[in-house]
Amino acid sequence: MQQEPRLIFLTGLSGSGKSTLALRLEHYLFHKGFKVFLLDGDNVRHGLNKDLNFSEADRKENMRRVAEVAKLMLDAGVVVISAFIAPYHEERKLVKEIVGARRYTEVYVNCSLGECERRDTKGLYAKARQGEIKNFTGISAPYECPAAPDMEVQTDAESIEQSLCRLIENVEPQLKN
Ligand code: GGZ
Repeated sequence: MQQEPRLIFLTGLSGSGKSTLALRLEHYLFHKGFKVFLLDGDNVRHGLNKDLNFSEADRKENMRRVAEVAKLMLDAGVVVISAFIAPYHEERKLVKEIVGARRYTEVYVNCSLGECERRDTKGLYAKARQGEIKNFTGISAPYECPAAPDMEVQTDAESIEQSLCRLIENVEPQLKN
């Protein structure tokens, strides 16, 4: 199948639904015959980037490496989906530069901090509130909301199915040449 390689870059708070959406999108595209790969905060931080912590400098290095890996995969013709908090404007700008603006789609997975904290699926917000986790995004470290994302899904106002449908409608045409 002819496909236009592109990085679908999901950014948002912990618990916003990035990983769920990214995984569902990956499955959808795979079954449609696309060559697709998912880079996720969880898997990358346990391997390639296990030497990095959550300081501002390390988060930026985390994203620089992710972008370089994504670039290699795009050059090989693969559609790449990523799911990272990526809280800083500067690092998102760098990712766009590294992979090239024409191959970059930024998706803001918007969910209020209140809702992410209410979900708290891994209990990390509670630990952050108690000071057991330092530099936790939204609590003790910033999240700079994307100023001009290519698209936004609002996971505290629509269902995952609705967000996924809108994501697919927006992204799939970009992957066909
Ligand atoms: C934010 C943290 C932190 C701190 C551990 N701040 O919801 P999760 O658990 O599964 O996903 C989060 C993941 C974030 O890694 P990223 O590589 O996406 O972050 S960044 O792009 O900012 O570099 C969360 C967990 O790691 N986690 N400590 N202090 N999230």
